[in-house]
Amino acid sequence: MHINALLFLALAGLTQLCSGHMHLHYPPTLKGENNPFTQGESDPYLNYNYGCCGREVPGPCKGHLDLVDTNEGKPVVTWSPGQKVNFTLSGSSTTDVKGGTHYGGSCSVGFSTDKGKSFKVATTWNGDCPHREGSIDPSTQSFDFTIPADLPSGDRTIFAWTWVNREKEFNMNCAVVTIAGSDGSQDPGGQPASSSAASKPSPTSSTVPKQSSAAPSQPLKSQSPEPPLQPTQTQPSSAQPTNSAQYTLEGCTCSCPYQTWSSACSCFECKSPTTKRHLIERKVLELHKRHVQNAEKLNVPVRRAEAVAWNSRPDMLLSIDFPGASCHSKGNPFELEFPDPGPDVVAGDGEYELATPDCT
Ligand SMILES: *[C@@H]1O[C@H](CO)[C@@H](O)[C@H](O)[C@H]1NC(C)=O
Ligand SMILES: [Cu+2]
Repeated sequence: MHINALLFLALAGLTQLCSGHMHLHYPPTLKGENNPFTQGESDPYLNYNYGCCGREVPGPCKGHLDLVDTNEGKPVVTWSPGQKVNFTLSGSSTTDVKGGTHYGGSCSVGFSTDKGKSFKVATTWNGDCPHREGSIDPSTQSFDFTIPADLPSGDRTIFAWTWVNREKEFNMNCAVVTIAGSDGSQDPGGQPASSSAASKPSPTSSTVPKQSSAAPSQPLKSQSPEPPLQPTQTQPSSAQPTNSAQYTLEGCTCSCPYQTWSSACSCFECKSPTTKRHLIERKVLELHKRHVQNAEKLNVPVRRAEAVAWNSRPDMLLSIDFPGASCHSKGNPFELEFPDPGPDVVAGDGEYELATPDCT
């Protein structure tokens, strides 16, 4: 009796290790319950980690790649290169294996532009994915990332999400998306030129950030309706991509990244200690946005250059932590450190030490 009780507890503990998982909720996955193009029954096993619960290990995208070119594979969202977007995760379940966040893990998202033959990494989260503080409710599990600015356009591009948790469970779900336009403008050719474009500064002063550092003595007048857009300095490089522009405003030197121009600039070396730096940072961001938009209109190639070209990004790690996989993560108490995370990495919260997997 005593032994049986212990055995029972041990088994209960074991099953709890695999008591449930998460799946991609938004954008809606192939065969997802919330995908408007799903026909017939949705896949009740989207939550399951690969090899879970006596099920055969499916191919990429939970085995649903055959739907990509069918009516069930119609794109569920249109995203633009360079756009800041998000995905969400859910632990909702229609089986008796209930969902669970497993208090984190590591995630990676990427795209296939060849119908699932290859997947390249867009952004990697080393730890704290799903969010530890969140629940199985997708409203608590939203992750921002930026579509690589040079991701090719496509009607049926496959967005993929992968997850490896400390229980060494691997899951992968996919959604079909359309990649079109650039950063908000679906069709740059079809847009009427904005009237303000004519009053913008001349191309020579507005398009190419100057390489010289001789200009930082000229504060830009923020009161003028159209302040001259004058990035004064960029990273000194010729072959290297240009990843930030520098501006001088009200005695501060400010740096704005091209790739994430919509989020923030940082100012430093402000001449007066009483300068309200955060206000200047906001003004500079407006300048920077206009600079980037101008460059866009004039088709200047330097804007938001990617540190790594799309074609040179690493392949997503898809063979891990299932029977027959070529890699195995170290598991508890470590969280996976993706060995080839690509250029866009979100650092975790450090609650668990990171470890790379063992691969054969
Ligand atoms: C995620 O993106 C959707 C669609 O663009 C947007 O409506 C939503 O506000 C975003 N969520 C968060 C948390 O940023
Ligand atoms: Cu699980």
